[in-house]
Amino acid sequence: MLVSVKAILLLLPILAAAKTPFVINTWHFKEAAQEAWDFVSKGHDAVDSLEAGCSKCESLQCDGTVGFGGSPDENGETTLDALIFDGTTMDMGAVGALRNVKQAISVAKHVLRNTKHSLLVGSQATKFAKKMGFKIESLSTNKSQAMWDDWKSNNCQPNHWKNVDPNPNESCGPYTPESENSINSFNVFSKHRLGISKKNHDTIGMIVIDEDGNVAAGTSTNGLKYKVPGRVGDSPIPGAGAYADNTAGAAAATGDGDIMMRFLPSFLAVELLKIGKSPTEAAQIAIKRIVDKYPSFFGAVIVSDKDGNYGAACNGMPEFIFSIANPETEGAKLESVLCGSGNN
Ligand code: SD4
Repeated sequence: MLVSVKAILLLLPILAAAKTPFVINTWHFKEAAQEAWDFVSKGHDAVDSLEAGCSKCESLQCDGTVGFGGSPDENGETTLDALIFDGTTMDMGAVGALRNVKQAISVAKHVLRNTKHSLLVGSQATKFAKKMGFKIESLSTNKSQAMWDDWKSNNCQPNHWKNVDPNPNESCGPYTPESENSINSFNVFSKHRLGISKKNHDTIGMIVIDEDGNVAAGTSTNGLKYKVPGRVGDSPIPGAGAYADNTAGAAAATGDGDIMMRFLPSFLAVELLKIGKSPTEAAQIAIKRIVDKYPSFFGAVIVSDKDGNYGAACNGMPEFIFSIANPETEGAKLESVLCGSGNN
C-alpha cells in the first residue's frame, strides 16, 4: 500500500508536467496554435514560438482582422498593433498603429530584443522596422479598399466619434467639437457602441509555455474597422492585451479594446492567479469587472497558469472559441466556453 502511494506521489509531477509545453490562443485560429506548437514542441523558447504562431496568423490574414489588408481606418489605411510579453524577464516589446510593415509581431520582438523601450508607435515605428531590415510596403488590398469605399458611400457608418458636429451618426467628417445647442450628445455607457461586434473584431492573443517553464504572452491585430487614424487599441498595452509572469501564468484578451484597456484584464487575471484563483475563475472575474460597468461589452480573456491549466471567459457573444495545443492533444484543437450576456 505504502509503495503504491509513493508511486502515485512520484507520478504526480509527471502528470502535472504533461500539460506543458502549452499553447493557447484566441478564436478558431488553429493554424496559429499549430505553428506555435510545432515550434515549442521542438524545443524553441516561448517568445520565439509565440512569434511564430502570431506570424502565421498575420500571413494568413486570420479572419481579415490580423495582419495586412483588413480593418481600414478612416483614411482607408490598415495599421497594426502587436505585443510580446516575456514572463521570464518581465520585459516586453510592442508596436502601436504600425504603418506599412506586415510583420507586426516580429517588429515587436525587435523592440523587445534590440531596444530598452517597450512600445513604439506610428511612422516612427515604421522607421525602426526599416532599420531592423523589414520591407516597407502598403498594407492595403483590393478587399480593404472595397470595404472602405462601401463605408464612405454609407455616410461613414459606423464610426467612432462622439459629441461632434456634424452628427457622426449621420454624416462623414471632418468633425469639430459639438456646439452647446447640438443634440448629438453620446452617453458613454450607451448600450450600443456602434459596430463593435464579432463582425469587426478579432485579434490573435496567445500564450505559450515552453519546456523550461518560460511563459510568454502576446497579441497581433489590425484593430478596429474605421478607427480614427492614430488609434491604438488594447492589444499592444501590457496588462490589457496580454500579460505574463512565470511565477503565476499569463492572460491575453480580445474584444472592444477601447473599453478593455481601461480595466487591464490580462494583468488582473494574472494577479488573481497569484492569490490562488483558477484560470477559469481569474478569467471570469476579469471579464466581470468590465461587465459591471459596460454590460453589453464585447470581449474575452484566455488565462493559463504556469503549469498549463487554462480557462476563458467572455461577454457579448453567445460562445467564445479558442485554440489549444499541449502534449495530450494531437496537434492544435478548438475548444469553447459559453459567454455571459452581462452577468457571467
Ligand atoms: C482592438 N482588441 O484593437 C482589439 C481588437 C480585437 O476582437 O481584439 N477584437 O480593440
